[in-house]
Amino acid sequence: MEKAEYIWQNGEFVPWDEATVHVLSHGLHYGTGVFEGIRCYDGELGPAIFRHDEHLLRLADSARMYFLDLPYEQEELAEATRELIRRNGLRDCYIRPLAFRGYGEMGLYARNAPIEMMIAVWSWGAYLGEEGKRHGIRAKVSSWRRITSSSLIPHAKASGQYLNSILAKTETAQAGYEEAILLDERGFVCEGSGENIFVVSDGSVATPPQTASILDGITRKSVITILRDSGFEVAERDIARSELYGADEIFMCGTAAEVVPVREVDEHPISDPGPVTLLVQKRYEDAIYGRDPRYTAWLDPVGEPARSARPDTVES
Ligand code: PPE
Repeated sequence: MEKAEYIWQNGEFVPWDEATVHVLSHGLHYGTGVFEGIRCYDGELGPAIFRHDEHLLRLADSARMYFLDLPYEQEELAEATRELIRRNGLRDCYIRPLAFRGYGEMGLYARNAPIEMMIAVWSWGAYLGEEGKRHGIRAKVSSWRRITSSSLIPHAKASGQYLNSILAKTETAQAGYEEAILLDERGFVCEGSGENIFVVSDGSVATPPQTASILDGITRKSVITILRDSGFEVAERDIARSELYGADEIFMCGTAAEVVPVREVDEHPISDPGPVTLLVQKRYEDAIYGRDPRYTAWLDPVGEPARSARPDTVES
């Protein structure tokens, strides 16, 4: 990954290499953390964070659902993030806030282990590759089903939950595909390992509903708004696996991935990036770069960087 200069850790701006934790941190052992993935784009308003409030609200919701009391208010975290981006001299970056149970107590009911928080920012390019973004990716339905609300909290973005995504991603990557599609416990289409999914058939657009164990993606919500504003009907409904094979277009979306066409599922060709996918890609890009006045309220301007960045690179 591409290093930046500072990381915000428990209220302080510390040099990147010094942002460390104790090996007995609770979250490291049990996955007791909640996080966000956010992006800042250098657009018409200067560097600006896309849907910052919504991401921080989801972070607070995820924390509440796992009984983690966040030690900072939303506005403190928002300002810490803007300041961190300015101090690192970045204009276009990925933002990763994380709150986790830290060091102090082991065992499963460790209410005395303190909640620690960090925010890191770094340059992160196309999550599923530039080529995939332009020409579409090959996806495979994973044999691993998405976590269900009877055993975990699909609506929360919690660290431990990602073992499920990692199993699916690893399986499909090892089989030579760019992304996994997970079904929910009932066998309906749920989402990608790190993206939500949309299916276009006969001019209508569908995406799985909340009851299909999805993470309620902020990009998903933005795309639904963009599609409806563009005159499309979007149904939030269950989608059968076989509907994927007959779809006119499929695309995935998420903060890291943005909007990515799917050109093949389980060896069934779908299409080259189709007209609806291309329209969503274009209008989403206009929104994130502040080029569409309908969506500038989604942007939180950061202000100009205090210095220019000199990124190092380390192996990830
Ligand atoms: N589903 C999952 C499981 C998921 O992880 C993400 C985001 C989404 C849907 C889309 O949510 P949103 O970003 O709010 O539109 N995945 C994040 C983490 C990726 C990672 O590898 O880490 C992201 O896109 O930032």
